[in-house]
Amino acid sequence: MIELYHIQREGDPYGGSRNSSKVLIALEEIGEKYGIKLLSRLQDCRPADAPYRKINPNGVVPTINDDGFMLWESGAILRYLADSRASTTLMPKDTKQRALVQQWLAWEGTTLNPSLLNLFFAMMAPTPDNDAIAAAKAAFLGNLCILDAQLADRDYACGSFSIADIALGCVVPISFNLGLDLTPYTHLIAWIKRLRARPAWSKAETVVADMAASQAQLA
Ligand SMILES: N[C@@H](CCC(=O)N[C@@H](CS)C(=O)NCC(=O)O)C(=O)O
Repeated sequence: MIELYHIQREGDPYGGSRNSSKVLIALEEIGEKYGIKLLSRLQDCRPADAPYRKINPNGVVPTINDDGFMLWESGAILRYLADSRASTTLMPKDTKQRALVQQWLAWEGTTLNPSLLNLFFAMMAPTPDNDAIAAAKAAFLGNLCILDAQLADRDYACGSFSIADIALGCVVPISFNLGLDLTPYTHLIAWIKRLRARPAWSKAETVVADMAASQAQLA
């Protein structure tokens, strides 16, 4: 049985891990049995000598243990689960369709997520710099615009539901916690509502809470 190293919402200063929530949702979507190893961000991840760093030297979640096979990096884990569980449709079979899923998965990790973190840290700075916040906000909203356009004529990022939606869908709703208004991005809002309606997503309390942070926008 797969074991997922996870930081849950309760008791975590940041409301839990969105990256380990991606894996939790993928396991739920696949219908795979799994166990959870709960970690504390402050006690198990951050200390340089924490035992967990022998499992994941980065001191971050997620990591999975699949019968002794240890794997970290959320995107790599999503790909592994989609590829190794033959019955899933979370990754298309067609080479070009697979490449498009990889494209959006990589874009989430290297472009969207860093732009969100830039905004988060600009907003949380001890002495906030309004110009820096405005620039970070413009960059992040520019990325949301790209995703909104992609969703204009399809229900999910690559047509049918895939691991790209899991990665993107665990990150975009953090916007609500930052007080951003996503209502101009109508396709994005419709897509978040579709994700929220999938039973697997209700198991990821951190993502549920992010989505609930703006009931009005998702009404
Ligand atoms: N690139 C990594 C990033 C993982 C990551 O940053 N995880 C955060 C939680 S979302 C974490 O464990 N942080 C530990 C900390 O804040 O000390 C992945 O996608 O797996």
